[in-house]
Amino acid sequence: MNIQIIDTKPFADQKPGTSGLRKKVPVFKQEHYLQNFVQSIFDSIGAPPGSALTVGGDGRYFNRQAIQIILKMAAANRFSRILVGKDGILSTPAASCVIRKHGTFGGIILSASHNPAGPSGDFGIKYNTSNGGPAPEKVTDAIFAKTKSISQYKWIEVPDVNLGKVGEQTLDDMIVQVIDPVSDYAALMESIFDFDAIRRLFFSGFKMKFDAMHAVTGPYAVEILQKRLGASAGTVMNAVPLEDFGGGHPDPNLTYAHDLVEIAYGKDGPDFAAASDGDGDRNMILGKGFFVNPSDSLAVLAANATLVPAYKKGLAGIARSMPTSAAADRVAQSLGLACFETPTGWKFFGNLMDAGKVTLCGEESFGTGSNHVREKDGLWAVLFWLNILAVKHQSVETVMREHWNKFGRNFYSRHDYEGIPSEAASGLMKHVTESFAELTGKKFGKHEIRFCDDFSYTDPVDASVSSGQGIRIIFVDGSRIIFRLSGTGTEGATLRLYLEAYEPDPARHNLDAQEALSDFITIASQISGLRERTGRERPTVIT
Ligand code: VG1
Ligand code: CO
Repeated sequence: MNIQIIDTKPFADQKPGTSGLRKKVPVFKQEHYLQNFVQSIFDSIGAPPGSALTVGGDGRYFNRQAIQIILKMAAANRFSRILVGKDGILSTPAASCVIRKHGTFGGIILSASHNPAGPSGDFGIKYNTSNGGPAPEKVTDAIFAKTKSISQYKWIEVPDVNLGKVGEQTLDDMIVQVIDPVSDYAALMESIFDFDAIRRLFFSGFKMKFDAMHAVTGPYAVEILQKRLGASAGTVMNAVPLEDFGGGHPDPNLTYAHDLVEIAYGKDGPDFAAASDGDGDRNMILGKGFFVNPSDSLAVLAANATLVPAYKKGLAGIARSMPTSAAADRVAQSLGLACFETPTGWKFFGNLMDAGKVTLCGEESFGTGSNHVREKDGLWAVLFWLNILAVKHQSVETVMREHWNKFGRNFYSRHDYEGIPSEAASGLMKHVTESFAELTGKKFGKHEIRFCDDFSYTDPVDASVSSGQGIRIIFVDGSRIIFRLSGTGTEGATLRLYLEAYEPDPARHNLDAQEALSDFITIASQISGLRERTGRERPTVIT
């Protein structure tokens, strides 16, 4: 093997965010940029020579070129075997599944999730550890530290691997095993859910639409929903993954998945509709003219978990990210389960799942998952809902309404202010933080603030502390206003305002969420100077 040592200089902007390093494609295409980050990963993870690695991505523009670079660097860094999805494709949950099933030392996932793709779009890279989950902060901190001092990386000059052919090839001394990206994942789903019951549901005439948004889930959804479960042809729309996601924004929410929303709310709409994001880890659940809030979805899955074969013995516990509504907490309480509140980002769930403390995890940002892998999992959530509907023989709306009747409703909404100037965003956060003392105990009409803080989390397993995770303003009745800056954007800053109010009275469950939350929307604006500081009249996206 002819290993070359290439001289390089550090880039100042390689700090991983909520979900790895995300930048515009032209940034990644700079000479040595990707190479520096990959070498920093290899230098930080301590993989013994001869280790195996999983590599794959969401298929977006630059995915294949990046994989060829990573393969050559992996060979130069003495990895012995790489499992890579055919055509470079692996959804994020499928990559997690492959790492775990085949016991690779870790994995590199190429994705910028739901961010738009293409030559001027976004690209991303992250490292997952041997449990299949996103690297914890101590690893991402080490990678970042390395990027700041890197002076060389290892390379071998060999022809590209043929990613289009399943089977083993060699790249110098290293084996590259190109795998079918779907089969391990589909088998795992079949081992979790009651496929017979779901098959009978489809056979009975139940209609579904799944929008793959021209992103990675198309092949997975076609195989599982249409081929294995017998949903009719055409159930999966926009099923072919495209390098630019068809020019779309594969973020499964009411704004960006509007084509599907129109179908779900239209005359003769299907019984059930769902969508996933660019890399397949998010999910949106819709009934006939009915939207399920992701925080509520986690609560429904928890309350009905024993209907699913893999969870029939019950759950170990539930975890949710801090901004996610407390709907799941109410279920945990009624089932006598432990419930954990973590910072935003899936990496914080890994320790809890590895330690057997939780089975289900969820985030308000359309992310739900369980200990079957160590990533959130879009299709898994869709199959979970299908399994519930198949057993209960109820509509999505009825399942949700019965849930609210039993547990009360946590009205919830997230307002995103995307692409605002970074100084305006940090100024707003600073201003609210400096007002904590003055706000505590203050009354706004009938709403009294109980306390405010900047959320800090101590991991119950390894005692690591993560601070600065978002401002919480908590009212006496448990209602909450949360301000947080996004860690995944690539342009300016994105301010997220999260709003939650609990309503026990079923007579009021029909209110529109924005209406039910209007007092808190006003209070949030008042205490933060939102309009003046951002110059925005309204949010970019309301969920
Ligand atoms: C967002 C979401 C967060 C999610 C993260 C990655 O982060 O709020 O809940 O874990 O995206 O999701 P932020 O920092 O922008 O709020 V994905 O689907 O990009 O892997
Ligand atoms: Co994603």
